[in-house]
Amino acid sequence: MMNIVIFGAPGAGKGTQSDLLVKQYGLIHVSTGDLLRKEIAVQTELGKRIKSIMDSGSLVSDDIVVEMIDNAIAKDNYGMLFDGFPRNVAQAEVLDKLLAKHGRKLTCMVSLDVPREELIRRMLERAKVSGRSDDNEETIKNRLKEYEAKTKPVADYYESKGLQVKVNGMGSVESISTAIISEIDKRK
Ligand code: B4P
Repeated sequence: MMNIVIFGAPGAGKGTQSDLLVKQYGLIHVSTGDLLRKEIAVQTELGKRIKSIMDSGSLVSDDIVVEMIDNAIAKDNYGMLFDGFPRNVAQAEVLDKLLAKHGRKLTCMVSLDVPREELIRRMLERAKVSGRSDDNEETIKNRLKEYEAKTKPVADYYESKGLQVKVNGMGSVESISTAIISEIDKRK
């Protein structure tokens, strides 16, 4: 059973590529961003707290996100694609423990490499249709700052375990998907 992490800066195309990978391998797509947006949509007290954090461009607390992931792993007995998680080293360590608890392990972490100017361009473009309140210039800058400070070290964590697979995130969606699939197939 494959368990894959898709990793990259905000706007790198994690969600876009996840849709294609889920079809290719029949994986369950676990996107912490989508799970958090669902919680906001039902307007619970927790959802309101999450919204104000996401609107500032900061990361939501580990407790909230980890509980969501634990529930997702427990629910399905299929391979999983983790999108937007882990977003810091503490979450990466927790993911190892949660996978082990459920008798699984990580196949690999796919890291999408996209230059900063292109990330900003994509997110501003997405803003025109997404209706996402965190797709505005000020929040985007803060999200990229959070990424540099907290999320980027996650790549070193997986590199040291020999699990990181680097893929160029520039080019057409299809060509990037082909490159990712060819890398994953080598590790199946
Ligand atoms: P996410 O929902 O994970 O969103 P993202 O990082 O902005 O985007 P993604 O990389 O998926 O890009 P997409 O495919 O849409 O996070 C949102 C927030 O949730 C975070 O800031 C944080 O507050 C919170 N959060 C989530 N997970 C958390 C965690 N684990 N811990 C704490 N907080 C957490 O692509 C972007 C755009 O580019 C799209 O419009 C797409 O069409 C376009 N695009 C994609 N590929 C392209 C290509 N090859 N060429 C041109 N355009 C492309």
